[in-house]
Amino acid sequence: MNDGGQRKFAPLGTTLVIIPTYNEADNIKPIVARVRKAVPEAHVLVADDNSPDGTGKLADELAAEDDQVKVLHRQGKEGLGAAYLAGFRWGLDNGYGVLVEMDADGSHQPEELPRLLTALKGADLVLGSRWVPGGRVVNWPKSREILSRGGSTYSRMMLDVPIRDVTGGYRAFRRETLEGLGMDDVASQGYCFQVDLAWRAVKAGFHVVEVPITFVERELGDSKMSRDIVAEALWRVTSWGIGSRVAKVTKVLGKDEDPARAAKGE
Ligand SMILES: Nc1nc2c(ncn2[C@@H]2O[C@H](COP(=O)(O)OP(=O)(O)OP(=O)(O)O)[C@@H](O)[C@H]2O)c(=O)[nH]1
Ligand SMILES: [Mg+2]
Repeated sequence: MNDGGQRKFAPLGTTLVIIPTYNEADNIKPIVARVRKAVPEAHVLVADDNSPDGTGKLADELAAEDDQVKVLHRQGKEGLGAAYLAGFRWGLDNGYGVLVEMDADGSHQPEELPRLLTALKGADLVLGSRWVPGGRVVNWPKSREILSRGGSTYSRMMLDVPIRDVTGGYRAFRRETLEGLGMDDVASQGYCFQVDLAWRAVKAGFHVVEVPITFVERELGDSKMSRDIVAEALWRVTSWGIGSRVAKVTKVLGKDEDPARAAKGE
Protein backbone atom coordinates (compact mmCIF):
# COMPACT_ATOMS: atom_id res chain seq x y z
CA MET A 1 0.00 0.00 0.00
CA ASN A 2 1.28 3.41 -0.95
CA ASP A 3 2.10 5.48 2.15
CA GLY A 4 1.31 8.82 0.55
CA GLY A 5 4.89 9.97 1.17
CA GLN A 6 5.52 13.55 0.11
CA ARG A 7 2.74 13.43 -2.46
CA LYS A 8 0.63 16.52 -2.86
CA PHE A 9 -3.09 15.80 -3.00
CA ALA A 10 -5.49 17.91 -5.04
CA PRO A 11 -8.16 19.87 -3.14
CA LEU A 12 -11.38 17.91 -2.57
CA GLY A 13 -14.34 18.57 -4.88
CA THR A 14 -18.01 18.47 -3.90
CA THR A 15 -19.03 15.50 -1.74
CA LEU A 16 -21.83 13.08 -2.59
CA VAL A 17 -22.98 10.82 0.25
CA ILE A 18 -24.51 7.67 -1.25
CA ILE A 19 -27.03 5.86 0.94
CA PRO A 20 -28.28 2.51 -0.42
CA THR A 21 -31.69 1.58 0.90
CA TYR A 22 -33.92 -1.42 1.01
CA ASN A 23 -36.86 -1.10 3.40
CA GLU A 24 -35.46 1.72 5.50
CA ALA A 25 -38.69 3.74 5.91
CA ASP A 26 -38.05 4.33 9.62
CA ASN A 27 -34.49 5.46 9.02
CA ILE A 28 -34.31 7.41 5.77
CA LYS A 29 -35.58 10.81 6.90
CA PRO A 30 -33.55 10.97 10.13
CA ILE A 31 -30.32 9.82 8.47
CA VAL A 32 -30.58 12.32 5.60
CA ALA A 33 -31.33 15.12 8.08
CA ARG A 34 -28.26 14.16 10.10
CA VAL A 35 -26.02 14.19 7.00
CA ARG A 36 -27.36 17.57 5.90
CA LYS A 37 -26.71 18.98 9.36
CA ALA A 38 -23.26 17.42 9.87
CA VAL A 39 -21.87 18.37 6.44
CA PRO A 40 -24.18 21.06 5.00
CA GLU A 41 -22.19 21.46 1.78
CA ALA A 42 -22.46 17.75 0.89
CA HIS A 43 -25.11 16.34 -1.43
CA VAL A 44 -26.97 13.09 -0.72
CA LEU A 45 -27.97 10.35 -3.16
CA VAL A 46 -30.43 7.73 -1.93
CA ALA A 47 -30.07 4.57 -4.06
CA ASP A 48 -33.32 2.71 -3.44
CA ASP A 49 -34.11 -0.74 -4.83
CA ASN A 50 -37.86 -0.18 -5.10
CA SER A 51 -38.36 -0.88 -1.39
CA PRO A 52 -41.82 -2.36 -0.71
CA ASP A 53 -42.11 -0.24 2.45
CA GLY A 54 -42.10 3.02 0.49
CA THR A 55 -38.58 4.23 1.34
CA GLY A 56 -38.19 5.53 -2.23
CA LYS A 57 -41.30 7.70 -1.91
CA LEU A 58 -40.06 9.16 1.37
CA ALA A 59 -36.74 9.93 -0.31
CA ASP A 60 -38.63 11.68 -3.14
CA GLU A 61 -40.34 13.85 -0.54
CA LEU A 62 -36.95 14.87 0.83
CA ALA A 63 -35.63 15.59 -2.66
CA ALA A 64 -38.68 17.74 -3.46
CA GLU A 65 -37.88 20.10 -0.62
CA ASP A 66 -34.07 20.05 -0.81
CA ASP A 67 -32.00 20.49 -3.99
CA GLN A 68 -29.04 18.76 -2.38
CA VAL A 69 -30.93 15.49 -2.00
CA LYS A 70 -31.24 13.19 -5.04
CA VAL A 71 -32.85 9.79 -5.51
CA LEU A 72 -31.80 6.95 -7.76
CA HIS A 73 -34.74 4.59 -8.22
CA ARG A 74 -33.74 1.09 -9.15
CA GLN A 75 -35.97 -1.69 -10.45
CA GLY A 76 -35.71 -4.17 -7.62
CA LYS A 77 -33.48 -5.67 -4.95
CA GLU A 78 -30.10 -6.37 -6.50
CA GLY A 79 -27.88 -6.13 -3.46
CA LEU A 80 -25.76 -3.48 -1.80
CA GLY A 81 -22.83 -3.75 -4.22
CA ALA A 82 -24.95 -3.14 -7.32
CA ALA A 83 -26.67 -0.17 -5.65
CA TYR A 84 -23.30 1.40 -4.78
CA LEU A 85 -21.90 0.84 -8.26
CA ALA A 86 -24.93 2.58 -9.76
CA GLY A 87 -24.56 5.39 -7.21
CA PHE A 88 -20.84 5.78 -7.95
CA ARG A 89 -21.50 5.96 -11.69
CA TRP A 90 -24.21 8.56 -11.16
CA GLY A 91 -21.87 10.59 -8.95
CA LEU A 92 -18.97 10.41 -11.41
CA ASP A 93 -21.25 11.34 -14.32
CA ASN A 94 -22.48 14.34 -12.37
CA GLY A 95 -19.02 15.65 -11.56
CA TYR A 96 -18.69 14.97 -7.83
CA GLY A 97 -15.14 14.98 -6.45
CA VAL A 98 -15.74 12.82 -3.35
CA LEU A 99 -18.05 9.80 -3.08
CA VAL A 100 -19.01 8.52 0.36
CA GLU A 101 -20.57 5.16 1.28
CA MET A 102 -22.95 5.27 4.25
CA ASP A 103 -25.61 2.84 5.53
CA ALA A 104 -29.12 4.17 6.14
CA ASP A 105 -29.58 2.58 9.54
CA GLY A 106 -27.47 4.97 11.64
CA SER A 107 -24.57 2.53 12.10
CA HIS A 108 -22.34 5.03 10.29
CA GLN A 109 -22.74 8.28 12.19
CA PRO A 110 -22.93 11.31 9.89
CA GLU A 111 -21.41 13.39 12.71
CA GLU A 112 -18.13 11.51 12.12
CA LEU A 113 -18.04 12.33 8.41
CA PRO A 114 -16.08 15.60 8.80
CA ARG A 115 -13.20 13.55 10.27
CA LEU A 116 -13.23 11.17 7.33
CA LEU A 117 -13.24 14.08 4.87
CA THR A 118 -10.37 15.80 6.68
CA ALA A 119 -8.32 12.61 6.39
CA LEU A 120 -9.18 12.36 2.68
CA LYS A 121 -7.33 15.65 2.08
CA GLY A 122 -4.14 13.57 2.41
CA ALA A 123 -5.34 10.23 1.04
CA ASP A 124 -6.95 8.50 -1.94
CA LEU A 125 -9.38 6.46 0.12
CA VAL A 126 -10.46 6.75 3.75
CA LEU A 127 -11.99 3.80 5.59
CA GLY A 128 -14.05 4.30 8.72
CA SER A 129 -12.56 1.62 10.94
CA ARG A 130 -13.93 -0.24 13.96
CA TRP A 131 -10.77 -2.19 14.55
CA VAL A 132 -8.04 0.45 14.85
CA PRO A 133 -7.24 2.09 18.22
CA GLY A 134 -10.07 4.47 19.06
CA GLY A 135 -12.59 2.58 16.92
CA ARG A 136 -15.45 0.67 18.54
CA VAL A 137 -18.84 -0.93 18.15
CA VAL A 138 -21.91 -0.12 20.26
CA ASN A 139 -24.64 -2.68 21.01
CA TRP A 140 -23.24 -5.67 19.17
CA PRO A 141 -23.52 -9.17 20.58
CA LYS A 142 -20.14 -10.85 21.04
CA SER A 143 -20.97 -13.32 18.25
CA ARG A 144 -21.33 -10.51 15.70
CA GLU A 145 -18.06 -8.93 16.78
CA ILE A 146 -16.24 -12.25 16.45
CA LEU A 147 -17.68 -12.73 12.96
CA SER A 148 -16.67 -9.24 11.85
CA ARG A 149 -13.20 -9.25 13.38
CA GLY A 150 -12.64 -12.78 12.07
CA GLY A 151 -13.78 -11.77 8.58
CA SER A 152 -11.37 -8.84 8.52
CA THR A 153 -8.46 -10.90 9.83
CA TYR A 154 -9.11 -13.71 7.34
CA SER A 155 -9.35 -11.25 4.42
CA ARG A 156 -6.22 -9.41 5.55
CA MET A 157 -4.25 -12.64 5.65
CA MET A 158 -5.63 -14.19 2.47
CA LEU A 159 -5.21 -11.04 0.39
CA ASP A 160 -2.19 -9.42 2.05
CA VAL A 161 -4.03 -6.16 2.64
CA PRO A 162 -2.62 -4.13 5.54
CA ILE A 163 -6.08 -2.99 6.66
CA ARG A 164 -7.66 -3.72 10.06
CA ASP A 165 -11.31 -3.25 9.03
CA VAL A 166 -11.62 -4.59 5.49
CA THR A 167 -15.37 -5.28 5.57
CA GLY A 168 -16.58 -1.92 6.90
CA GLY A 169 -18.89 0.16 4.75
CA TYR A 170 -18.27 3.75 5.89
CA ARG A 171 -15.84 5.09 3.33
CA ALA A 172 -14.82 8.21 1.41
CA PHE A 173 -13.29 7.89 -2.07
CA ARG A 174 -11.74 10.54 -4.25
CA ARG A 175 -13.30 10.28 -7.72
CA GLU A 176 -9.87 9.43 -9.23
CA THR A 177 -9.65 6.45 -6.87
CA LEU A 178 -12.94 5.01 -8.08
CA GLU A 179 -11.93 5.69 -11.66
CA GLY A 180 -8.71 3.75 -11.07
CA LEU A 181 -10.27 0.67 -9.48
CA GLY A 182 -11.75 -0.95 -12.57
CA MET A 183 -15.31 -0.81 -11.24
CA ASP A 184 -16.75 -2.32 -14.40
CA ASP A 185 -15.91 -5.89 -13.46
CA VAL A 186 -16.86 -5.77 -9.77
CA ALA A 187 -19.44 -8.52 -9.25
CA SER A 188 -19.30 -8.96 -5.48
CA GLN A 189 -22.04 -7.96 -3.06
CA GLY A 190 -22.46 -7.38 0.68
CA TYR A 191 -19.31 -7.49 2.81
CA CYS A 192 -17.42 -8.96 -0.06
CA PHE A 193 -18.04 -5.82 -2.10
CA GLN A 194 -16.22 -3.82 0.55
CA VAL A 195 -13.32 -6.28 0.68
CA ASP A 196 -13.12 -6.26 -3.13
CA LEU A 197 -12.89 -2.45 -3.37
CA ALA A 198 -10.33 -2.14 -0.56
CA TRP A 199 -8.17 -4.86 -2.13
CA ARG A 200 -8.37 -3.22 -5.56
CA ALA A 201 -7.34 0.13 -4.04
CA VAL A 202 -4.31 -1.41 -2.33
CA LYS A 203 -3.28 -3.31 -5.47
CA ALA A 204 -3.59 -0.14 -7.56
CA GLY A 205 -1.14 1.61 -5.21
CA PHE A 206 -3.58 4.10 -3.73
CA HIS A 207 -2.91 5.67 -0.36
CA VAL A 208 -5.54 4.12 1.94
CA VAL A 209 -6.04 5.50 5.46
CA GLU A 210 -8.12 4.07 8.31
CA VAL A 211 -9.88 6.50 10.64
CA PRO A 212 -11.43 5.21 13.89
CA ILE A 213 -15.24 5.29 14.05
CA THR A 214 -17.89 4.34 16.57
CA PHE A 215 -20.24 1.96 14.76
CA VAL A 216 -23.72 1.88 16.30
CA GLU A 217 -25.91 -1.19 15.71
CA ARG A 218 -29.20 -0.41 13.99
CA GLU A 219 -32.20 0.30 16.27
CA LEU A 220 -34.97 0.46 13.67
CA GLY A 221 -35.79 -1.66 10.64
CA ASP A 222 -34.53 -5.10 9.70
CA SER A 223 -31.04 -6.26 8.91
CA LYS A 224 -30.35 -7.46 5.37
CA MET A 225 -27.36 -9.45 6.57
CA SER A 226 -27.77 -13.09 5.67
CA ARG A 227 -25.96 -16.40 5.64
CA ASP A 228 -25.64 -16.01 1.85
CA ILE A 229 -23.75 -12.73 2.24
CA VAL A 230 -21.31 -14.28 4.70
CA ALA A 231 -20.92 -17.38 2.51
CA GLU A 232 -20.27 -15.24 -0.58
CA ALA A 233 -17.53 -13.31 1.24
CA LEU A 234 -15.93 -16.53 2.44
CA TRP A 235 -15.77 -18.26 -0.93
CA ARG A 236 -14.76 -15.23 -2.93
CA VAL A 237 -12.02 -14.11 -0.53
CA THR A 238 -10.70 -17.68 -0.37
CA SER A 239 -10.62 -18.06 -4.13
CA TRP A 240 -9.03 -14.60 -4.64
CA GLY A 241 -6.39 -15.42 -2.03
CA ILE A 242 -5.56 -18.77 -3.64
CA GLY A 243 -5.64 -17.18 -7.11
CA SER A 244 -3.21 -14.43 -6.20
CA ARG A 245 -0.83 -16.88 -4.52
CA VAL A 246 -0.89 -19.15 -7.56
CA ALA A 247 -0.24 -16.10 -9.78
CA LYS A 248 2.79 -15.13 -7.66
CA VAL A 249 4.24 -18.65 -7.79
CA THR A 250 3.64 -18.86 -11.54
CA LYS A 251 5.44 -15.55 -12.01
CA VAL A 252 8.45 -16.74 -10.04
CA LEU A 253 8.57 -20.06 -11.93
CA GLY A 254 7.98 -18.23 -15.20
CA LYS A 255 11.09 -16.12 -14.59
CA ASP A 256 13.18 -19.22 -13.93
CA GLU A 257 11.95 -20.79 -17.13
CA ASP A 258 12.53 -17.69 -19.25
CA PRO A 259 14.77 -19.06 -22.07
CA ALA A 260 16.63 -15.77 -22.53
CA ARG A 261 17.51 -15.64 -18.84
CA ALA A 262 18.33 -19.36 -18.78
CA ALA A 263 20.67 -18.91 -21.76
CA LYS A 264 22.51 -16.21 -19.84
CA GLY A 265 22.75 -18.62 -16.92
CA GLU A 266 20.57 -16.46 -14.70
N1 LIG B 1 -30.36 -0.48 -2.57
C1 LIG B 1 -30.09 -1.52 -1.77
N2 LIG B 1 -29.69 -1.30 -0.49
C2 LIG B 1 -29.44 -2.38 0.29
C3 LIG B 1 -29.58 -3.71 -0.15
N3 LIG B 1 -29.24 -4.54 0.85
C4 LIG B 1 -28.91 -3.76 1.91
N4 LIG B 1 -29.04 -2.45 1.57
C5 LIG B 1 -28.75 -1.27 2.40
O1 LIG B 1 -27.39 -1.33 2.74
C6 LIG B 1 -27.19 -0.85 4.05
C7 LIG B 1 -26.54 -1.95 4.92
O2 LIG B 1 -27.47 -3.01 5.11
P1 LIG B 1 -27.76 -3.62 6.56
O3 LIG B 1 -29.00 -4.44 6.53
O4 LIG B 1 -27.75 -2.52 7.57
O5 LIG B 1 -26.56 -4.60 6.74
P2 LIG B 1 -25.63 -4.75 7.98
O6 LIG B 1 -25.24 -3.37 8.46
O7 LIG B 1 -24.60 -5.71 7.62
O8 LIG B 1 -26.60 -5.45 9.03
P3 LIG B 1 -27.09 -4.90 10.45
O9 LIG B 1 -25.89 -4.77 11.31
O10 LIG B 1 -28.01 -5.92 10.92
O11 LIG B 1 -27.72 -3.56 10.23
C8 LIG B 1 -28.56 -0.39 4.55
O12 LIG B 1 -28.71 0.99 4.29
C9 LIG B 1 -29.51 -1.22 3.70
O13 LIG B 1 -30.79 -0.64 3.53
C10 LIG B 1 -30.02 -3.92 -1.51
O14 LIG B 1 -30.19 -5.03 -2.00
N5 LIG B 1 -30.26 -2.80 -2.25
MG1 LIG C 1 -26.58 -2.07 9.17
